[in-house]
Amino acid sequence: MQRLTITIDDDLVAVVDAFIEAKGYANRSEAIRDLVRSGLEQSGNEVTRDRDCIATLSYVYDHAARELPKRLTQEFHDHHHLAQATLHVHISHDSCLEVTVLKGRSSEVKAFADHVIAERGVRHGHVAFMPADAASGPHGRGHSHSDHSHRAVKKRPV
Ligand code: NI
Repeated sequence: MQRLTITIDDDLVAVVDAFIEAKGYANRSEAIRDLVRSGLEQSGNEVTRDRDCIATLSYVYDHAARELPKRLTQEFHDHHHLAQATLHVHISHDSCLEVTVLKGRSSEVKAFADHVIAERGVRHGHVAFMPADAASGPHGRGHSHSDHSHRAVKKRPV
């Protein structure tokens, strides 16, 4: 652990303190560490080394847009080694929301996510990265369920 001295203008400090209050952080250091981690993850680790990661890619698109659903399907098949699973939600008459879990080298995941987000007709595209080591440790591969349960998906009343 290293101690850093940084200078932040008053307005930003006020915003950070409001964030700390709202989230219930014990101190500024813990909050700022989380904000830095989150900023690095959101940037797709561009400034850090290329490494294994897991990311969620979410976006909205118009399913009636000409050729778009077909093009997206083709792109996901072309990158089937990255795309692990996709959730599709029909959010309105015309719009679909998709959330895909991507897994692979961060450079590849980022390039693919950027490509999908840039597709004409794709709106509100967003990719959130987490380092692959988020999947190891106490809750890692082959973890036991004896000490916790995974959140159950609530069934919608019929
Ligand atoms: Ni749909």
